[in-house]
Amino acid sequence: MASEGGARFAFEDKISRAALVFAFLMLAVGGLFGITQLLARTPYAPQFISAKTYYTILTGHGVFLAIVWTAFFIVAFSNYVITRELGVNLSRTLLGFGALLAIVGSLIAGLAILSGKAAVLYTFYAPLKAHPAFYLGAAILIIGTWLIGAAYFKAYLQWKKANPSKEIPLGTMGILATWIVWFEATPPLAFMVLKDLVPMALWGKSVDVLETRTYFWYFGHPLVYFWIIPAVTYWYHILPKLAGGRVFSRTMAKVAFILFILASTPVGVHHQFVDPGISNIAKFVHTVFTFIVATPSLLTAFNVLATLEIAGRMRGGKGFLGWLKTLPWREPAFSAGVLAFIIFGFGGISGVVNASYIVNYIVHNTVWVVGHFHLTVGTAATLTFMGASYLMIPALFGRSIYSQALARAQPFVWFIGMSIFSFSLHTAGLLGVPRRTYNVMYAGNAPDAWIPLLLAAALGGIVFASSGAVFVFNALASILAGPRINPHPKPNLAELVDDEEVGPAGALDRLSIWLLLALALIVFAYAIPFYEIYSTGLSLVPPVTPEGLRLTG
Ligand code: HAS
Ligand code: CU
Repeated sequence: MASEGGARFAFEDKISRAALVFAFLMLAVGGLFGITQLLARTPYAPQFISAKTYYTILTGHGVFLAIVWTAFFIVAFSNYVITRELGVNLSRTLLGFGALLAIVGSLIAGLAILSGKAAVLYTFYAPLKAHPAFYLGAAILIIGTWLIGAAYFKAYLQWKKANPSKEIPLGTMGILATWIVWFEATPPLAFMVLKDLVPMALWGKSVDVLETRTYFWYFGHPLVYFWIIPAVTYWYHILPKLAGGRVFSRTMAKVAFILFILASTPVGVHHQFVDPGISNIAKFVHTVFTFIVATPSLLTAFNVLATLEIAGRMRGGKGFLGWLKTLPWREPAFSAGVLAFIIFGFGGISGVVNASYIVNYIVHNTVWVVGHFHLTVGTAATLTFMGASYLMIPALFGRSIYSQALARAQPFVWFIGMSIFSFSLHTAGLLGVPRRTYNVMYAGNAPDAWIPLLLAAALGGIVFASSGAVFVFNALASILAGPRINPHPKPNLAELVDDEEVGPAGALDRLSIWLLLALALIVFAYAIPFYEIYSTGLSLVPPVTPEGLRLTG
């Protein structure tokens, strides 16, 4: 029986509280940048920022939200699930020192961005050069996350030694899958940052664009599963219990986690379909793996939908869709999770379109992709994390949510605003509206058809950004001034996390075997592009800075 474990996990909870507050602050700053850049590039809006500022805040938006907000929330969520479900403490050295490095690294890179000396976007494609502090901060952040991830595996191995014949509890399986993908994805990125980007920033080393891009996307796609697997874990493990049910199939859930481990990484070239220098064979292999890695999400679609229907019928729902009505939509931890899950359906569809080699030529580098990732990391992950926060704040801070009314409305406002924003951008992308562009009016020559879509996107953006602002206000107000609660009210996260159905260990619990198979698939999928890159020889180019590009405006 999981314990609330306040005293027992005091150190871990302290780290979780710090991680959660840091995550909320990053969400606030990154979100502010998002609405600023959106309005700056909306037709008829006053040009109130310069091009240089646009690219600086676009970099901040991507890094503070896609990297820092997500990572620090995932650390707090991982801490809680591992300690309460396994009943094992985390290594103070690994967790404490790792968290310190991660925060210091984020601050160093963040200050480089805010100083205007790292307008390289969150993908930091070379040879665009940022201040050395940006790369140094990134490297320190990654090393910090490795120590934190090691703490989870150490705790799991300790639990496994004491429970050799037990299966891995479901929540823990999701957290371990999350961090296995992180460990699969990050070493080559760290290698490339230290081998090329730090020397480029420090003494102007020339680099090969294709080589550094390939290393980045080796990391860049599995990064998305580092984001989505914790959300899927919440959908499998917490959501059903909020509705009074349980996950439809544990086995299917574990198969999904294994497929994420196997196929998250050998797919990165699907971000490089238009890159010359990588053969169609390599692109085809990565396309096949991309469709394989879509499978666990499709399994999730079925498993979670069946779970919701069972719970809805257990609550008295009748008829074809009557079970929907009886679900606990007034509970924000539930409504945020389910609305995120529904939107992920659409984000997944546009992801599969992205992965279609020929169609990718139409959507690549358009705002279609921006629409895609605001449905995926921007909502499937982020809105789920917001829903989980409504449970984690009472559990970790001993305070209830400051305004239940705001919490109840916030997920629905986000869902409506994001739907308007993202569908407008998907459509605008098909009409060729470019992404990462300071001004899309082209001195009045932009096609008329773009205008209404970009105005609708601005409207949607204002709506979901206001929902985000309400979330941050309510979260911080709860932490600072929420009514103290003792004992924890229902729903109580410690009870929800507990996995009462742990059975005997099976093949799906043999993580080391699945990890070896994953590494073999990665070697197979990446041997081709890297052989092509290194066998044809590198074409080195000197670094450039945004100033060196003489941005206008
Ligand atoms: Fe992606 C670009 C392909 C998933 C994030 N993606 C990006 C970028 C980001 C991102 C940030 O192939 C931009 C990077 C940049 O800056 O350039 N993506 C995919 C595919 C999937 C996918 C095939 N992406 C994600 C997830 C993300 C994410 C998850 C973050 C969390 N993506 C691409 C490609 C590009 C790309 C190319 C490059 C484009 C370019 O050219 O630049 C798959 O994993 C998706 C599988 C998911 C499904 C959906 C399953 C459905 C579910 C719910 C169903 C709901 C129902 C409704 C049934 C197949 C789970 C229920 C109804 C009720 C009423 C209850
Ligand atoms: Cu991808």
